[in-house]
Amino acid sequence: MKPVEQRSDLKPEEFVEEYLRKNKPVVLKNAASYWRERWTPQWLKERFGTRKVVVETDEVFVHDKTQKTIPLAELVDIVLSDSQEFRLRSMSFLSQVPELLQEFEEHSDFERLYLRGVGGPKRAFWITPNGNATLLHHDTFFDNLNVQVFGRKRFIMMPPSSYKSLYVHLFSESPLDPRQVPRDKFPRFTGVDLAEAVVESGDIMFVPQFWWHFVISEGICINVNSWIRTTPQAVRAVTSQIPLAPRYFYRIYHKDLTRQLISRNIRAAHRVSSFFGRKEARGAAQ
Ligand SMILES: O=C(O)CCC(=O)C(=O)O
Repeated sequence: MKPVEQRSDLKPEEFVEEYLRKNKPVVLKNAASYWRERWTPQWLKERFGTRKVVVETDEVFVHDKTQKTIPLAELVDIVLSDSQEFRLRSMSFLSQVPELLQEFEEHSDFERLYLRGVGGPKRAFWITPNGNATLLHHDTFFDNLNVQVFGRKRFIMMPPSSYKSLYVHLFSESPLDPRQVPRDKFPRFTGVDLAEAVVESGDIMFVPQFWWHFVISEGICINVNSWIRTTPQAVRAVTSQIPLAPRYFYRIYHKDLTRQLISRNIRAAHRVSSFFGRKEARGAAQ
């Protein structure tokens, strides 16, 4: 596996030219040094332990998970006990805890410096247990800056052009675990350019739109990531590398009105499709 480039002190202009415009991943070493171990599991438990969080389990596909609501303190105790039962991936947690949102906003200059897309950022807050694996997927129209606040994560990445080799499920998810792909079950998985990055506390991982990523937590991790929607020009440039049918789906879907229309039904479609996809994913895991 090739290493993803790592850069320290990267100037925003160079980031935009060399990585954002070229749709190329990079680890921004120490670019979020303020965030290094700023929030720890124990600290979150002490300050906000009674807040309710929606945790996920039984991951097969991103859009097909079992959810449960528990107090944050319970989640922290579970992950500290080395259980992989639950993970938190919340789009709303920072806004539920205004103190955290305010602190994040005050110290997120990197968003303004590095991400120049369409619209403001959408953010997610993550607590993942040691050994957690987030399955292979891409973030479609979003460029993503993922800040490692606590712990260490390994990103296994594949370029958008790998589409044909990944047994894609409903356009943006794949059942493959790139650490070990059974060739007899997935013979099309050949010649894929794999790249790997290890991100440590205080670093930022740049995941460009359409890049496939499979993410392993090496220890308990806390992350905040910011997604910015990219421009139609960038979508056109990147989708030219993928097959015709998904290419036109993505281009149509990127247009706002069509997007809203499709979005209403996309979750239902995911559920139906996951019902069939589960069998393939489970079969592969056995
Ligand atoms: O941190 C993880 O486990 C997954 C991160 C991810 O998929 C993302 O930032 O889009």
